[in-house]
Amino acid sequence: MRRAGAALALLALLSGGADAATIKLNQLGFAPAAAKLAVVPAAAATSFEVVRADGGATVLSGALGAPLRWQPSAETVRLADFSSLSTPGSYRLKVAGAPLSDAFSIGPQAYRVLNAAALRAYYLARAGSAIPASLGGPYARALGHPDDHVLVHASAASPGRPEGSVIASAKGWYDAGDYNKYVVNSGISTYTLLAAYEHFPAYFAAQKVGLPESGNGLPDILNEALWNLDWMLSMQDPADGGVYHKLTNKRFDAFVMPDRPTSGPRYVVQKSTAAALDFSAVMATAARVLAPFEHQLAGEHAGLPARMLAASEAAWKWAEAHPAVVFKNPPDISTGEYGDADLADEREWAAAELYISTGKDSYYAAMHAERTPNSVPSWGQVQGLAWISLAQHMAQLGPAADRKLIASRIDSLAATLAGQWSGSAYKVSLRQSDFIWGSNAVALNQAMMLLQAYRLDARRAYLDAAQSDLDYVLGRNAVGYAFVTGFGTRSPMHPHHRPSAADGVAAPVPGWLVGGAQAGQQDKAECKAAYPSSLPALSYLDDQCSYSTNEVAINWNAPLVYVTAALDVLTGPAK
Ligand code: G3I
Ligand code: 9MR
Repeated sequence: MRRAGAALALLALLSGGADAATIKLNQLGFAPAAAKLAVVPAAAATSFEVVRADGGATVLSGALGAPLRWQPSAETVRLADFSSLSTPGSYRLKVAGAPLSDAFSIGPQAYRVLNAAALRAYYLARAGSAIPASLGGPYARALGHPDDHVLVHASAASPGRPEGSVIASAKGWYDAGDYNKYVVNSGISTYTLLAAYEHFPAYFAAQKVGLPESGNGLPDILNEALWNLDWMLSMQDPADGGVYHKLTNKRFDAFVMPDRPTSGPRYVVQKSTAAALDFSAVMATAARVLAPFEHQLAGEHAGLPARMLAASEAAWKWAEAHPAVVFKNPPDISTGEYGDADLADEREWAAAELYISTGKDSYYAAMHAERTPNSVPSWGQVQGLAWISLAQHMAQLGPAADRKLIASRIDSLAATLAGQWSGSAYKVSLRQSDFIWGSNAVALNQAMMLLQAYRLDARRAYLDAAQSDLDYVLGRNAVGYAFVTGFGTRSPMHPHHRPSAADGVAAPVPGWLVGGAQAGQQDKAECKAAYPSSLPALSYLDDQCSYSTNEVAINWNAPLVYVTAALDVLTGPAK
C-alpha cells in the first residue's frame, strides 16, 4: 500500500483528517432509539438542522448546546442533540458557517455489518492458515507461520524440554501489525469475544462471518475463538502446567506477507505468572461457554470443555507455586513485551472465572472480592473482567458470592464513567489521561463496563454514554476519523499492519480498529510525516510508520465486537 508521504500537517488534513471547523459525528449511524449527538465548532452558530442526505429537506431543527472547552484537543465546541429523530433514513447535519456534515443513517441493527467485519478481521489474521479467495476475496493469501517447528528458548528451558527442543504450537491469531503471538494479549482478546457470545447468544447465533468452519453447528464467533484457544492450549507445558509468555521470532518481521517471514526461527519464551493466570481465566471461561456444544465438538475438539477446565486448573496451580514471575524480554529478543509487574488483578480474574466454572468456593475465597476494586479492562489490568463475569452469572452463583458487592462494583465504576461523559465537551467518557497507546480501545472498554451496569439496572445514562464512546471511535473525535478500516467517510488507509502494507491491495484489510490518538509519538523518529499536533486527542497519524497511533491489535478489536453487538441488541426494539 502507498505511504501517505505528505510531510506537512496541512496536506495530512487535506488527504484525510477533518479540520477544526468540521462537524464531528458517528459516520455510520444510529439505531432509531439511540441517543444521537454531534460535535460542532463553537464559532459556527447557535442552532442546527438535520437534513435528508438526498435533496436536503429539513427534518429536524434544534438549538446547539452552550460552548464548552475540551482539554484533550484544546477546542471549544457545542453539542447538537438530535436524539428525537428516529425515522430510518440517510441524513446530514447542517450548521451555518460549517460545511455540511458527513452522511449518517438511522436504522435498526445499525452495527451488524461492522460487527461482522470486526470479527472477520480475526479470521484474516489467522496464523497457520491460508485464506482462500472464496473467503478472503482480495485479501486471499498463502499460509504463513505454520509454527509446527518452534524452538524452546533458553529462558523457557525445562528438564523435559531443554533449550532448542522442538515443539508444535500452531494456529492462533497474529497479535497486531506484527506476526507474533502473545498469551497475555490473547487472554483479554479471546475472553472478550467469549463474553460477547455469552452475553448476547442470539445475536451471534445469527451472525454469519464466512469462515471455513461456518455451518458446523457452532456460532462463527466461537469457531473464530477456537482457532486461538487451540493455540493457547499448546502454549502450556504439559509437564508442569506453566504457560510460555509468547511465541515470537527474535526481531519483528519486515513489512512482508506472512508466508515470506524475514526474521529467522520462532521460539516459545519464558513461562510467566501473568501468562499462566490469563490462560487459566480464559480456559475456565471457554470451558463453560463451549460446554453446550459438546456434541458439535468432534475430532481434535472432542471432550474439549473438560480438557480446558483441567488445563485452567493446572495453570492456576503453577501460578500459585510461582506467584511472582514477571516477564521481561531476554536480551536477545526485542519483540512485544506485554510486561506487567502487578499480578494481583490477573489472579483475581482467574479465581473468579474458576469459581464460576467449577462452583468451588475456594476460588471465590482466593479472589478476595471484598478488597478487589473494579477498573476499566486493558491487557495489563484485568480485574474488571472478573466483575463482568460475576455480574453475568449473578443468578447462578452459590451463597459464598456477595451479590450486592458485585452489583456495586460494576455500578460505581459505571457511575464514575458516566460522570466523566456528562461533564465532557465531546460527551465521551475518555479523560485527558485516557489518551494512551490504544486510546480507541480505552473508549470501547469504558463502554463495555458502562453496558454491564446498564444490563444490571437499565439506567439510560449508561446506555447513552456507551453509545457516545462508540460514536467517538466512529467519527465524533477531534480528528474526524472513523477509526475502523473500511468504514465511514474518512477512515485509516495506512495502518501499521504488515498484510495491509504488503498485499498490493490499495485498501487496507477491513474491519480493524486502529490504536488512536495519544501524545506519546513513540515512533516519531521513524516517521517522515509529521504529526499534526502534540495535543493528546489530535496526535494521530494515518501513516504506516505510526505504530503508536495507527497499528491494529486483537485486544482493540475485541471490545469493538462486544460493543457493536451490545448496542444492536440493547438499543433494538426487542430487549
Ligand atoms: O499505563 C500508563 C499510564 O498510566 C501512563 O499515564 C501513560 C503515559 O504514557 O503510559 C501508560 O502506559 C503505556 C501503556 O502502553 C498503556 O497500556 C505505555 O506508555 C506504552 O508504552 C504502552 O504501550 C504498549 C506498547 O505495546 C509498547 O510496549 C501498548 O499498551 C501495547 O498495546 C503495545 O502492544 C504491541 C505489542 O507490544 C507488539 N504487537 C503490537 C502491539 C500493539 O501496538
Ligand atoms: O511493528 C512493530 C509493532 O508491532 C510494535 O507495536 C512496535 C512497538 O513495539 O514496534 C514495531 O516495530 C518497530 C520497532 O519497534 C522499531 N523499528 C521499526 C519497527 C517497525 O517498522
